[in-house]
Amino acid sequence: MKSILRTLAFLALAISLVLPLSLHAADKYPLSEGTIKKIDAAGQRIMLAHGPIENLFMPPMTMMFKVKDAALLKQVKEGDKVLFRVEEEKNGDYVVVSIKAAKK
Ligand SMILES: [Cu+2]
Repeated sequence: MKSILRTLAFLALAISLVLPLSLHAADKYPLSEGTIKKIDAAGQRIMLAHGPIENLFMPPMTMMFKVKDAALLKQVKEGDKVLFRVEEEKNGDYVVVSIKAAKK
């Protein structure tokens, strides 16, 4: 029984070591597509109807994201179709780190 627990502990450790590495590999994934539903400049948040976010293995949905830098929100407006990059912070929050209007 003890050896099973030890094996599980080892697996948990191995997974916790591998996950951050896979996050750093985000750049190999394409930018995600979305449409801006709402910009909350004061709260530094943005609501996006987004397509698949491959680097986060997230299916299409509409949701709120934190934005890493308030200046990013000045480059876009509600209704814009955008290309963006989201990363997961250590605390589990999803944060938009880059965003730009998609070519029409
Ligand atoms: Cu989502």
